[in-house]
Amino acid sequence: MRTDTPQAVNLADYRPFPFAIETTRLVFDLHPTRTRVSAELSVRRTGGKNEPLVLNGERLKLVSIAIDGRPLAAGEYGVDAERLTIAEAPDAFVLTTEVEIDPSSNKALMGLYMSGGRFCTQCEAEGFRTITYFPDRPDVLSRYSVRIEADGKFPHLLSNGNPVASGSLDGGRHFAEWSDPFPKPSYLFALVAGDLDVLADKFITMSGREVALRVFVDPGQASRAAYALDSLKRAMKWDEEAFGREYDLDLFMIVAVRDFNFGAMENKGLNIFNSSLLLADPQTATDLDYERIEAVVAHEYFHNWTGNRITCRDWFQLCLKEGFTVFRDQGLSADMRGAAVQRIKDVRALRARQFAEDAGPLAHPVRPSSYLKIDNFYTATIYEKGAEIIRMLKAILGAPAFRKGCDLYFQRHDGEATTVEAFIACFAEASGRDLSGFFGWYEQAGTPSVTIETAYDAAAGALTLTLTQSTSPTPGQPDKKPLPIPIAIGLLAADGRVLRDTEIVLLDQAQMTVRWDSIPEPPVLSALRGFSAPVNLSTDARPSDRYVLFGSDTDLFNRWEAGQTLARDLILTRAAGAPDEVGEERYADALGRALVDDAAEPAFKALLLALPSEPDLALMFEAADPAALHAARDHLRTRIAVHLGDLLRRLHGEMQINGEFSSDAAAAGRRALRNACAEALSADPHAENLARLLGHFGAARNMTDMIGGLYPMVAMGGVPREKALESFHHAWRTEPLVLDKWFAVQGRDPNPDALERVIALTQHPDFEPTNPNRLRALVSTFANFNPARFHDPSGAGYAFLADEILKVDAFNPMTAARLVEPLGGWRRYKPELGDLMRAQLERIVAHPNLSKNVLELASKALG
Ligand code: 0A1
Ligand code: ZN
Repeated sequence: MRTDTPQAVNLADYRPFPFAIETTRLVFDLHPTRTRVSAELSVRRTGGKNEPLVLNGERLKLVSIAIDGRPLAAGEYGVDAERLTIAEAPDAFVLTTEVEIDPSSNKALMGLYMSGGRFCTQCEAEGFRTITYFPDRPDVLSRYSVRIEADGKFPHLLSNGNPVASGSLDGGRHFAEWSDPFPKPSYLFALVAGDLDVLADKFITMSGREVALRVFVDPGQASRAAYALDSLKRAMKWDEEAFGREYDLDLFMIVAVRDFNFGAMENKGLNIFNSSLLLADPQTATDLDYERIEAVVAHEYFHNWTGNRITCRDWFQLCLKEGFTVFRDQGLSADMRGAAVQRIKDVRALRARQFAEDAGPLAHPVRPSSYLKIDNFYTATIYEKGAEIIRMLKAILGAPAFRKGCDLYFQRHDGEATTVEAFIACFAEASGRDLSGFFGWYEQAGTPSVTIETAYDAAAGALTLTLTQSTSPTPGQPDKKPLPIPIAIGLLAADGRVLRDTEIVLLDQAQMTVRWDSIPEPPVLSALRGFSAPVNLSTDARPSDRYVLFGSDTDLFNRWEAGQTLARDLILTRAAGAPDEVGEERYADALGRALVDDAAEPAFKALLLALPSEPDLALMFEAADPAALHAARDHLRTRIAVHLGDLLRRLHGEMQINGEFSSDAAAAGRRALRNACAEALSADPHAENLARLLGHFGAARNMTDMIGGLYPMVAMGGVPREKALESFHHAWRTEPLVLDKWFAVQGRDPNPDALERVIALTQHPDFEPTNPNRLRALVSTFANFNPARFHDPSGAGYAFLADEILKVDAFNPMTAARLVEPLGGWRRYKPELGDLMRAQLERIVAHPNLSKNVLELASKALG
């Protein structure tokens, strides 16, 4: 057990930094094990006379320090493991420091590190302090100029802003100089050096400026960057049209690296991407990869305004840039790929990740008020719930007032580090609305529960809706207040006709009633259309009402939702020991009708065909039994496969695309439906279906079809599993991104021996625990997406996860901490399992030398 108690950082303690750093000049003398960094900061006092200058700095070897060129004597400054302090600093001066660091030993992948023989950086949130001494906080904005010197083995030397000079040096070395005209916080600093291929293009902005675009990738991979480059141009155009935002530098660069803790990073003018979110071609990337590349390229580009030009005052304001930027990338995806399908996917992800977080011990507000390690707050709550809040703001204000508020925010706060309050104030001012109650969405954790009861008075032709809301206590927040919840509601007739179009009802009290007149016949309620608010809704709808919505709702989200709710209830009833065979048959019939509806797109039908996931089902329980849920869900899968066998086989055939691969949404939708049919048919593995599945896998010409075929093979177990895995590994053993998929598919293996096999795979020569992609492909996939095997009654699945967390924590605390969450749900499982999960959390917390990252999450998870 650690003896020191890490200090929490509190929002209430925010103080401005008492100095301005007007310019920052950095010189890097790059060497894999001994890099020298000299920093020249022009410092001006802005706070009180007696304030000391305190700079962050960790794992730095200080070589020299001087003020205005005069070396400091030992007594004039102090250095400890986390900071450098100059107690008596002048009012205006130049501080020069020189430090030595060792990038090659940096396996935490924060600060300056090596990936694939290249230098690269990751500074958000607090990595810059491992590069040089600096006020490493987002509200200290400085103008950077950077000189990089390195051996000729590192031909490309990149940093933020515009290139200003380059040339050769003695001894086979060379240099490049960069200057970034836009003041920025240290977390947006970036440097890359190495041998890279480049794909080049240009973009003409709305005011006619030419921007050079460059995507840098591993040698030989340039053609796989074409989709990312195309996505970038589409994102630049979209941001001009949807938000009036134009790019500001003359150059925009993206670099792909294989070792990266997260998805990608928005460094000014030099985005750095996890290669899994940048490289794509039909042979190696799935449609889901394409979809994510498009979204993440847009996300990082959009940060140039929401994050870089306007940044966060402190890390408690993280949602200011992240929630808004996710909202913006979701908007782009909806425009590129269809609003309804995109919304369903976004809500599925929100429920799976954020609702689970909100329902457990790690629940926190979108704007938290305290943390130990900010790295732990890059959560679904900050990102996805943060985006939902902006979406509600737009629904409440209407599109024109929302856009006015955005324009005001961009104009008023450009060049500043600001707060969520300042952001909301722009919308209040632009719309003339009082948004003080709305702020509760940022401060209150937990998913609100909303109920709607209907009473129809046939004689008066009136419908009365009684709406109530409540939110359960979350850690540190026992009492909850009502929030303003926009609920989009429409009415259908029993035969599916539209009775009343969508209207937003704003539920802003604990309870309210709404009366609608002129309703000529008993209506079917379609509420929370488009998932207009991140809440759990329950209504007094009967199954027959849900079938009306499933068959005819004009709101496609609610049509899908009705199907999911019907399926969920059938699975839960069976898991509870009271199967409804008639209901299951009726559901399969209705699903069959939906699948032959010519008006519906294949992508939408693929979503209809996917049953609610096991983790989502487990959320519905007080004491979930994953084995019973797995069996009940499988039962419904089989029922569908048997009942709709002919139709599924026909669709599987019809959706086949012969001819050239296209990554567009329509083609991806056909592949998604074909794969969904294959997955469904695998639940009824008779000879005809098996032959079809083998044919699917064997004839696959692109990675989407290949993975769509591989999973059913693996799920079958036995010889088909061994053969398919072996041939896949043989074909792709030299492609790291595809090998990740090979590990991930085995992480999801539903067979009883999956846990042993997953444990054995950690000894496979291709398993690289220092690479976050590979680690997550196996360990995180198993713990998050294979509940029936993770929750092995022996507790061996939990012990395996805890072992991995502890191993990884020794070198990469951030990635280790992100593995803790599956154990955090222990209260939601039946006590025999919950106790075993808890025991592993206790073992983790008791481990000596645990990182702050893992300590914070594991101890919060214990409650
Ligand atoms: N700002 C990035 C997320 C990010 C955060 C931390 C990282 O390093 C460990 C990397 C990326 C985004 O929202 O994309
Ligand atoms: Zn982001």
